[in-house]
Amino acid sequence: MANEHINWYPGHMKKTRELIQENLKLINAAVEILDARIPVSSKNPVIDELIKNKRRIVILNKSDLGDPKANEAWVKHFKAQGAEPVCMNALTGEGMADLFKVMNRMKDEINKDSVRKKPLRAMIVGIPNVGKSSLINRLAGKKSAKTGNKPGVTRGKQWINLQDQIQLLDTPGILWPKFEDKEIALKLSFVGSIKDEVLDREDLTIELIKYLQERYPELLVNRYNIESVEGEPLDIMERICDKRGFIMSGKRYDYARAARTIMDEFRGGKMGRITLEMPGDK
Ligand SMILES: Nc1nc2c(ncn2[C@@H]2O[C@H](COP(=O)(O)OP(=O)(O)OP(=O)(O)O)[C@@H](O)[C@H]2O)c(=O)[nH]1
Ligand SMILES: [Mg+2]
Repeated sequence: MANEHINWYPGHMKKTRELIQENLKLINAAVEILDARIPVSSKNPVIDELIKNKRRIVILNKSDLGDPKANEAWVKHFKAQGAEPVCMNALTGEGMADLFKVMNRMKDEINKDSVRKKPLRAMIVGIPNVGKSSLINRLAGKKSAKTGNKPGVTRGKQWINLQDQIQLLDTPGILWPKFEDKEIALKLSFVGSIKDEVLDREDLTIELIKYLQERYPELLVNRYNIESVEGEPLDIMERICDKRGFIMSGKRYDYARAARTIMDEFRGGKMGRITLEMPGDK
């Protein structure tokens, strides 16, 4: 990998951490959004620590992009840990009824002994690009929060009022100050939670191909019409260049174009539904 020591923490993430901290006194619940394709790697220990004293709902978002079998396994896994996981697709609203059920139950719990009913005030937290703003928009039934297919779209905080005394606070995504684990940094880059500029895109694509060779070889074969996934990841990339005509003058392979295409197609779910980590992985 081009950048062996990834040590980077954009200034606005430090600010967001402070923003979450300052707003803790205003909320009585936290909704932690994870990426269903990497439920462990998308769990931010910094966020975990910040919201540790709050009631928590865990959402496995983008479950439409995750392997259905893996989604099921993850729900079981989180339930066994005592959490209330909800699989969602924030774009279509799939899973929304379940989420409202959990939120309403939580609201009742909060108001169990009080005469004056308090609203559920939940802070939406998660790493960049997991769909926090999309979820809020979907729940609100209108475009209240700005979204975009890159990390760092939401900048400030924003309260949104839903029906039935539920209020949500959108927050910008935050990552860790430092990635101890290269695998985690890679997976966060695969799903677009770390900016593409941080790791070299061609290196990243090679690493993604490695994963797919191991876990979803048939999806690679089908998507790119290649004979097999035997060989080095670079060989696979070249086979894909051949198939797609990503060849430059002098018959040189256009790796940059192949990398862009493969990453886009993975992120857009074009290869199929793929989960990059399973419960019980090392
Ligand atoms: N397929 C799919 N795409 C989703 C889903 N939720 C969000 N997206 C897409 O993911 C991208 C990021 O969504 P945002 O809602 O902006 O994410 P965010 O967590 O608010 O991101 P930041 O504000 O940058 O931290 C957008 O392109 C959304 O359209 C989902 O459930 N399924
Ligand atoms: Mg956002």
